[in-house]
Formats: sequence, structure tokens, C-alpha cells
Amino acid sequence: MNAASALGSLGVSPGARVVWEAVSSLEAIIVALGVLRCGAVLVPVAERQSDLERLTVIDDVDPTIVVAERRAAVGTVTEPPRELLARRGPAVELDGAAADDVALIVYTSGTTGRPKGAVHTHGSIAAQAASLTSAWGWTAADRLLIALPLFHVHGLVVGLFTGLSTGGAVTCQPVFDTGAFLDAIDQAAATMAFCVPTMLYRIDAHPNADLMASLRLVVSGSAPLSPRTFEAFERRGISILERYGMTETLLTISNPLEGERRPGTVGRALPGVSLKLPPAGEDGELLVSGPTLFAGYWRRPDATAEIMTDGWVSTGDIVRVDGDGYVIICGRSKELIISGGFNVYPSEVEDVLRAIDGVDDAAVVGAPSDEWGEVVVAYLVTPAGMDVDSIAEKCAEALSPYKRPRRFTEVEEIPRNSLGKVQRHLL
Ligand code: MLC
Ligand code: AMP
Repeated sequence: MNAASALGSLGVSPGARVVWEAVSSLEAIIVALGVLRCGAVLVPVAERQSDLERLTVIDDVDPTIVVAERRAAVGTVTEPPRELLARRGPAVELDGAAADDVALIVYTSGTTGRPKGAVHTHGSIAAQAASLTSAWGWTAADRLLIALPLFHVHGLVVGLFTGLSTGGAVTCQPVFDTGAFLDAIDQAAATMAFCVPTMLYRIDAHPNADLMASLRLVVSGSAPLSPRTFEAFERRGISILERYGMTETLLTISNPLEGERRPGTVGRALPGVSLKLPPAGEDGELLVSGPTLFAGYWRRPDATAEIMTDGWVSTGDIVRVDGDGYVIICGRSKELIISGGFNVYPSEVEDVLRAIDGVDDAAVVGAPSDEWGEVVVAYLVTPAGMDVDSIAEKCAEALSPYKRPRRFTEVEEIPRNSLGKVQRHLL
């Protein structure tokens, strides 16, 4: 029996949401593809997220089932993939999906309030596959190596789905171990690797880093690649291709396959994408439009309207264009920390900190880090003294590991402007 039929036997019908613990195993990936095949909607969640984060998604998306290792706090039907695949059930109709059918909801923490589900259709996912296969010369002969988590669009859509759509092979390592990643290049006969900058930074420091040179394409994204890492790879004969994207828009800008890949830039618009850019020499917010854009936030027309107008998404990224039309990401208007390619919204962490007994006020900022790009650090007002262990424990209960502050500093007060907004640049 195929996975779509097994899901059908559990009552999963077209349009139903399936919360899926994004594990990089063959069984879990077959289940994810089964969800799409039977017209249901895939909602990936992370293995290591907190119960609170998991329950927030489940509450919002109202799933028919949750396919995951059982957790005490999550009392919904849960079945690990192996048991699910062993089920018997009636065959389901496997009609092709329409382009407008919802395929995927990826949760992203917002600048304010609860995480929101970015809705992608079969059409936006297929459009991404078409643009990347064309821009990067991706064919069925390619063998992609990734160690990216599958609960974000980088690993799932850009890597796994696009790779499978070409008919080529995809090797998904469940964790990023630098030595194991480099060994897999040969073992899997890989031709391409997609990484976040933290991975490339660690690879550069590894004695076997030269193994990367056998790949025809090494792509970096999800966070700024430092020109220093770019140049270190150039010296090894590897020209990293940096590209730019966002959960809501998928990938929209890329350095070229043929031609110069410029450090510090993300290149030009991918096929089918239109960009609204500031005039030459000026900085301004980037707006993007095209077939890979999301369909809106799940049941949140208000939040959708804040970011999307007439088919244009306001990215919150501040850009500049160089003399040859290459886009440089030079800042962000949104309050966002990017640590190791993961997004952390300060307000989400601050809400957790401020709810802790003894913490009167809190603010978090991103501190620069060569390895992580930025790391989360917290400033706390704790008049009765700061118990770091207990505060860190409370953070661990509520937040995924990458959102937890690495350092806590006691301050007398959090600087705020007259509207009460935290002035992070003063911290
Ligand atoms: C892990 N940790 C992090 C972290 N990742 N802390 C801060 N930032 C991160 N990104 C925690 C671990 O849980 C652990 O905590 C401690 O840091 C050290 O762990 P490690 O073993 O050194 O880290 P590792 O598990 O190897 O993770 C590093 C990494 C990972 C780079 C592999 O961060 C990662 O997979 N990043 C990819 C993110 C990604 O795919 N983003 C795509 C978003 S889509 P403890 O408490 O256990 O000690 C998008 C659109 C686009 O942005 O354009 O692509
Ligand atoms: P996410 O919401 O996780 O999809 O993250 C999207 C954000 O990641 C973008 O809005 C950018 O701020 C950032 N980003 C993605 N790729 C790059 C890149 N190559 N350089 C700089 N920032 C990037």
C-alpha cells in the first residue's frame, strides 16, 4: 500500500492538515510525499521544538492527524512513520493536484504575537522547482547533498522537493556533522550541496574541506555569507553561489550559474520574478513578486495584508543595487535575528523572559558571531538579582534551542523611546 492510501485510512482527505515531524528519514519523507499525493496539506514541525511551540501550531492549523513521536503534552493522534506505513486502508483517488490547491503550511514566528502559517500551493512549489532547475542547470543527473532541517523551506522545498522533481537524487543527513558531511560527498557521489553560512564556516575550518571542490555547485543561503568565507572557498577553487529567499516568497534572487558570483551580493532576480528596487546608489526596502509567492498566512488575512499588496511582498530587507544590477542585502527593517540560518524574532523570546517571576523587563538583541552570524543575547531587569540557571531553564521549557539566549546581562532599565518601543541599538 502506498503512503497516500495509509493516510486515507486515517481519515486524511484532500485539504486536511497533517502536522508532520520533519525527520530526515526515508519513512518520514515518504509520509510527507504521501500527504501531498492525497491532496492534503503538509505542516512541518521541528523535532526539537518545545511542547508550547508544537501546541501553538496544532491549535492554529487544526490538523486531522499529527505524525510524530508521541509527546505527553500533545494529546492528538500520533503515529511514527513506520507504524503509519504498515497500516492497511482503502486505496485513495490519486488525482493530480491543481496549482491553486494548498500543499504546505510553514510556521514562522512573526515580529509580533503568535507564529503564523505561511501557505504555499502546489503551484508556488512547482514554480520554485522550475526556476531553480533552469537557473542552476539542475538535471536528473544531479545528486544533491543536504544536512538542512526539513521543517523550513530551504531544506524542504529548495532542496528535497526541487531535487526530487528533477528526477535526481537527494541525500538528506539528519544532523550536520562537518566530517560526515564531507565524507558523504564521495559516498553519495554528490554533485551539489546546499548550506547555510554556519555550515560553510565550519567546513572551511575542517582538514578535509577540499573535498568540496568535486561538487559542481555549492549554494549558500538563509543568512548573509561573509565575504571572508566566500574568499576562503575561492582559494580552494570553489565559487560559492549565494542566493536569497524568504519563507513567504521562496527563492527570488540568485547569483549566476555562469558568470561572476559576487561576494556580498545575492545576484539578480530568478526567472519569473519581478523586483522593486531602490534607485541606483540608494538603500531601500526590497519588494518581490512572482509565481513562487505564498498565498497568505493561514486564516490571518490581517497579517497577510501587512506584508502583501497587489501581489507584491514587502520583504523587510533593506537592499542596494551595484552597478551591474547585483542586489546587496544591507540591512533589515524588520526586527529579526538570524542565527545559523534560523530566524529568531526578539518579541517571542522577550515574551517568555518577561513572564518569568523576578524578571521585570527584558530585551534581546543579536550579537555578531563569526560562526553563527548572530547569536541571541538577553538584557534583563531583575531587581532582586538574576538567577541565570533558573531563567535559562524556563527558556528551555518554552523555546527551541536556537531561540534561547546565549548570554544574560543584568541592566537597570531597558532603553525605550517615547512610544515604549525597545531601542535595541542602545543595548
Ligand atoms: C543549533 N543551535 C543553535 C542553532 N542551531 N543555536 C543558535 N542558532 C542556531 N542556528 C544550538 C544547539 O541546539 C545546541 O544547543 C548548540 O546550539 C550547539 O549546537 P551545535 O551542535 O553546535 O549546532 P548544530 O546542531 O550543529 O546546528 C548548527 C546548524 C543548524 C547550522 C546545523 O543551526 C541548522 O541546521 N541551521 C539551518 C537553518 C535553516 O535551515 N534555515 C532555513 C530557513 S528558510 P544545546 O542547548 O543543545 O547546547 C529561509 C529561507 C531561505 O531562511 O532563504 O533559505
Ligand atoms: P525566513 O523567514 O526564515 O524565510 O528568512 C528569510 C530572511 O532570511 C530574509 O528576509 C533575509 O533577511 C534572510 N536571508 C535569506 N537569504 C539571505 C542571504 N543570502 N543574505 C542575507 N539574508 C538572507
